Amino acid sequence: MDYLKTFSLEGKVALVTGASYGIGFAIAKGMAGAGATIVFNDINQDLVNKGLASYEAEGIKAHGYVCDVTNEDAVNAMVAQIEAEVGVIDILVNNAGIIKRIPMCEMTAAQFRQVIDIDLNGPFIVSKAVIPSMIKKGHGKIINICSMMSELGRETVSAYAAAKGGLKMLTKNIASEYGEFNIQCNGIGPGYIATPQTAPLREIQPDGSRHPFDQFILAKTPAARWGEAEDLAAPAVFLASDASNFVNGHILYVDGGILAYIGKQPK
Ligand code: NAP
Ligand code: GCO
Repeated sequence: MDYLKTFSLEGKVALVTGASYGIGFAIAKGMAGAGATIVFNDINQDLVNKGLASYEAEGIKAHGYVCDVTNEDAVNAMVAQIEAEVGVIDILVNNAGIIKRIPMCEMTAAQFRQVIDIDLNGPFIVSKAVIPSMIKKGHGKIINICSMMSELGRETVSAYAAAKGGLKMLTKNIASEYGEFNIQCNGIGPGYIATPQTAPLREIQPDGSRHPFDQFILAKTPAARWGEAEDLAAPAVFLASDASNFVNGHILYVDGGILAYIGKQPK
């Protein structure tokens, strides 16, 4: 058996949501490198155009669509358009997401709902839109971008942790409900990754020192570094490929070991 070939995504169409930049872009780039045709969406045309230019700069002819993952009608229309213009979606990466860092008792219900809507309802809506065609085609891969907060809490991220904890269980439920149709649904749980979303946690302080949270994460991570978005690409290719056809309902933590480690003892 040519085991290397089992990691190939040749001939596959991959939709990565919210993938103009950041983790989604890095995962899409990795999947393109494994042979997939890349389709992505983002929240507005400017971001889609920015994404198309970034993919082109990498030699990737991507297909970009404006779509808010919380809008079910828009998602269904986008999936129909993708199927007509590009092909049936073989691989879905539910990557689009936001975070609001607000102490729970200061957070409004509307703010809480917005995070749940994008980070949990969005993956439900997009998965529901692509599964029927995956069933017809006889295979499919769904990868949900979970988080350390699928397992752990911390101050100010109540909505995000609730959403990502729910996304872990949605992953397991899709795996349970659609495994018999040769659809595998797994999650990737990134550790702390250096992207625009975590930029506020890494800001250099006025005295030139590292942000206290930055120092905290370095002490909590055995790899003693923040992750790069590129660290997630190959694990995503694995979960998108035939190499993982008997992996289902699993959350693959790509976190430098943070979940395994009590943290470096302060000097
Ligand atoms: P990011 O830099 O903020 O990128 C998120 C992308 O999703 C942006 O392009 C964003 O567009 C888009 N988006 C937001 N709301 C959307 C909506 N309603 N419909 C469509 N697209 C939408 O985030 P990231 O750091 O790359 O994170 C990507 C995913 O990984 C998220 O699910 C995040 O929770 C998760 N994650 C991140 C880390 C980390 O340390 N960075 C760790 C674990 C998990 P806008 O620019 O308009 O917001
Ligand atoms: C935070 C960070 C984290 C990361 C990621 C960790 O404020 O704690 O944003 O939530 O985004 O989810 O896995």
